[in-house]
Amino acid sequence: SLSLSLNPLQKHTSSNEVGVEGGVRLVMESAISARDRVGVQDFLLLENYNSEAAFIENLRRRYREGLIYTYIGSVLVSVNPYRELEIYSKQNMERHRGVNFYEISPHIFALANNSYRALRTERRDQCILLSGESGAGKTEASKKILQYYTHICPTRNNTHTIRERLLQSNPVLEAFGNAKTLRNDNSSRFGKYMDIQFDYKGAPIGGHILNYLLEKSRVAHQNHGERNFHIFYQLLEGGEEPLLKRLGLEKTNPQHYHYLVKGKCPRVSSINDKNGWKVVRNALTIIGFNEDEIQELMEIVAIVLHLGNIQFGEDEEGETHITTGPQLQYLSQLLGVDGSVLKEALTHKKIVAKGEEMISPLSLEQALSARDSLAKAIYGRAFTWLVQKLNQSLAFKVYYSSKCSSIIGLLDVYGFEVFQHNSFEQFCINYCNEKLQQLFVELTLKSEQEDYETEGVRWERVEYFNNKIICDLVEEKHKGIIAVLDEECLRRGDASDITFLEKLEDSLGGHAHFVTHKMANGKIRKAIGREEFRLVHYAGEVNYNVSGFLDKNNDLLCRHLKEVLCQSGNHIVSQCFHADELMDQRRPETAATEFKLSLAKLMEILMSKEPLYVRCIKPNDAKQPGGFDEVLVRHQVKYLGLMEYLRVRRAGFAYRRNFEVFLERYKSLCPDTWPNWRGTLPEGVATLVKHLNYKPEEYKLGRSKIFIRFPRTLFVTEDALEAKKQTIAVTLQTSWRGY
Ligand code: AOV
Ligand code: MG
Repeated sequence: SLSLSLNPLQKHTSSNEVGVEGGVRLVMESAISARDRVGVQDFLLLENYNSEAAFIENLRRRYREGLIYTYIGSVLVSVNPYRELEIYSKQNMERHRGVNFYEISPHIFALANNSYRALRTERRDQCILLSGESGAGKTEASKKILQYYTHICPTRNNTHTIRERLLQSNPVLEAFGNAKTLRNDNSSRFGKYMDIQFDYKGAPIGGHILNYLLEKSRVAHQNHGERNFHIFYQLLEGGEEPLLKRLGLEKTNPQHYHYLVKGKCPRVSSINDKNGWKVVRNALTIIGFNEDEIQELMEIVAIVLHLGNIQFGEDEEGETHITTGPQLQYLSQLLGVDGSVLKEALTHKKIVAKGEEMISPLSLEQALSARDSLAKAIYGRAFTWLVQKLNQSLAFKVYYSSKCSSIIGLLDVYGFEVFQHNSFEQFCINYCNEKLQQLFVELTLKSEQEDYETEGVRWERVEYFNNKIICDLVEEKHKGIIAVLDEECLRRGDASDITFLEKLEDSLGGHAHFVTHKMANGKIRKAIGREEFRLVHYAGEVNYNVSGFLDKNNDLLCRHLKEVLCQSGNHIVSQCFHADELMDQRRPETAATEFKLSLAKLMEILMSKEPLYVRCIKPNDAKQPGGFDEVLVRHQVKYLGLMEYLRVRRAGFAYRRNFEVFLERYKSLCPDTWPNWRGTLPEGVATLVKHLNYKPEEYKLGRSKIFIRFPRTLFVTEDALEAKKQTIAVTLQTSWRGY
């Protein structure tokens, strides 16, 4: 559980209650300037720790001074400044190197350093979990952490390349996986978990990225005020003349491409696409892409743009045909497939009936939808290909046994989001955030308190909201929303988005976190549309429009188009669409189920590591520097469970240790009793604690563990142990000199 395993070498790092105890921190105060001391740096020091108003006032006062970081024990709370702060320089990284957590003011570098120290001394894999809603600052924080590690960790001769590659993986992934939304100009539209691997000396030697469900619907459609993925604009704005010519992108104005104008906002003042292009181009080279691969990757970007410009018409007989010849020609060149084959695949479907293949024409509407599916499939799979390529480049080449290397994982997913219109993508994104919140609840609020109960330690329970009920609502077998959705996707006949909604009402009606128009019966405050269901999420209420749920969950690309892609002369396309897939008769998992399974795996990975938390807060909806919207902040403080966590930490014990471990470490401090002691473990601990002069309020003995309330108690004991070791060393040395 959180920060409760104390390594003696690390004695200041998780000292949650130093201030409560006083004394300990005084030594370190000089390193912290007066300005840095505005408010309290650690909410544990807040006098009125039960008051939400005091909590928010502390955040506000610090934010006004540009102090965006504050601790709750070892949890870092961060408030997005929406402006460049001069606190991320190399010198500042140096300042944090090897310094204890509490010696300097709260900082993302201090948290990164803390996790690195724990990795080095305890040899236990770590993970840093960034959470907070869309635009709260998760991605920025994760980049700062990576910069810190690549700058501060020791180098080996051959690790320079790895460092550069680790750093450069970010601009590449962001170009292809981030986009401007209404909430965030650089919003992550995929989930990312990145392992950074360190060797036994603490040098970064490799990395590995897991990507989660890219919001690929954005390729063909964007809501008003939003954009497609950055790479499209970057290529058009920054691409070199000959390259663009080869790709048939002679018109470099985004307005010429249907897939780029749906949101009616091709240019954004905060985004410099031209520069973005240079950065991405350079990053691809550093990562190790050769010119051919870069060319083929850009061909894919161009293929999507040309696809978007393909138009269809209907002739007198009602047959659909393509009306945009040049686009078709570019496409067939870039894909490396015959023009007539492509033309047929875009306007006809293949049906296999009684062992015979039949070709039937698509309606105009079907053709448009097939075209969009094709664009989404190509882009989506190319993104996964890109991640695989990055992983090959980040994989360490030298053989290290797993024992020698250790890992810090960084989790940066898409944050909770609510728009006017929410669809399948928001449903998945918000479900992902529920899972992350569940992990926090399980590992901090719940397990910590359960430990006191099972150990029989008297404890005043802190109540908290457990969002497991919402996770279950979404993912439970047979009756959860995903199960109902899959069932409708499998059912033939009259299954539709609307029947899906009806099924949901049948099976979930009455659930406290699920409401629809019918059930609301006009009593509900905010209107729910006839095609919507509302989920009461931990972070707020969201209405989801069911239109498109079945299609997006099925995520099918017609066989005819797949066949064409398998023959593509573009190597990335042909690697992404393999002929084996056509032979496979099994039905692939639906998108939601695949996502659910990948999240379950992710939770396992995270549970196997020591977690550290960064809770990001978005101070205003206008992306405005300095703006602190109290209502907005209060809402986030509430749903992130920060007050509850503060209460648990305040009322709790800083450390807990098994009797055996405790005795083993400190029994040498009581040489009169040991090594001849023959009693039971609890008796042994009781004797030792008495000998060490622990006062009753300082500790409690459970059934198998000792709980120590203040860090200082343990510091004193540790110092005694250290002093004893020193004496032995000195004695040995003098006796040696004596000879
Ligand atoms: P997110 O990752 O949490 O949202 P970002 O990390 O992309 O949010 O932050 C959004 C924007 O806020 C950035 O582009 C910066 O302009 C600004 N920002 C955030 N943190 C800082 C900081 N420490 N210093 C300066 N500016 C900052 V999403 O990916 O949308 O959930 O899906
Ligand atoms: Mg992000």
